[in-house]
Amino acid sequence: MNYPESQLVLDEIKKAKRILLNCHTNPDADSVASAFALNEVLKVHFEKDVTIIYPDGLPENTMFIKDSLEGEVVLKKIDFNTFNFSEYDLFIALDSSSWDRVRGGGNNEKIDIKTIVIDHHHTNTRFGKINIVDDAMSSTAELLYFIFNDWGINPDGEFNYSFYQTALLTGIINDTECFRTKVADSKTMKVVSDLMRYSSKDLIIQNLYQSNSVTTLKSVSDMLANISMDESNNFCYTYINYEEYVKNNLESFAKDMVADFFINSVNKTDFGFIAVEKQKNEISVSFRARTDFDTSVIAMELGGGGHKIRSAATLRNIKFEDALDKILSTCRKYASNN
Ligand SMILES: [Mn+2]
Repeated sequence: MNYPESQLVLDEIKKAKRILLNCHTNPDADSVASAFALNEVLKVHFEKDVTIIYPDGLPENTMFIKDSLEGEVVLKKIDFNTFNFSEYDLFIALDSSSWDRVRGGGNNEKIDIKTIVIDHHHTNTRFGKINIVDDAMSSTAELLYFIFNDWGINPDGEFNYSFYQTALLTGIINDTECFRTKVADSKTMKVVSDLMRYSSKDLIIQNLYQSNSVTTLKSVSDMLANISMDESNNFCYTYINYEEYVKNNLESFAKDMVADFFINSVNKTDFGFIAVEKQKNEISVSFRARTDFDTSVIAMELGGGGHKIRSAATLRNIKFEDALDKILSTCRKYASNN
């Protein structure tokens, strides 16, 4: 057994008839891929009625995963305030460090349904009845790989089943930023090597990183237009306010590209951030570390969370200039301590 709680989770799954899985707010490929992989196992192996729910739209570049699956995927964009949870027996929250990440909109209010939490975020608040949280995992997808093994589900096991593997590998590739981050250690690479027997790494990379539109790249360019360097504190940053966001018709997906590929790529920096005001007076900021610097302490002080190397926060009901000042002063507070 990799995790003692795996059996408890399995017992709850076996008891349940109708199960909800989630993709978190502003979903990334690990969130979507983890939900698809678990959906597949619950549907095909355990023959459960499963629905994947989420508060925001899903990234288009993850939809290719569906072609690798055998089981049907039921996707439902819901309003958490009006959705009838009483029709379901179990809710499995994936890749979400708190209820706020599950529901979005800064709402941390719990919902009356038996909840299991499966996550790899360092800042997880353990809001479930059962929680499997392991921040040594590169991704929720990697964590699911070990949980599936605890359940006896792997291509070499009795079940002899591999259709969930493309989904798991997609989550790992996304959260390791294509194997570049430290969290992609030898343990992760062993998992990757195993998953590659039944899934195509090249297909995943093409879909995640080589299927951009020119419009996306133009958005990236606009988002990088304000890039600046704080040389005395060893970080760089860029930002887009609401007026620029609307005027240039920017794609929110481009923010992830800027975060994953640009703000952590500047020489002589420990970290970088991008702050975007997609809605008036609501600023989301993503941090990425280039060194061992812990960005999650900054994100947490701003009301968010995440990992040392990747973290995020959303500042609400605050003017853009004030939000940027607050982010910069929090960065300087922790940067000068390092
Ligand atoms: Mn993740």
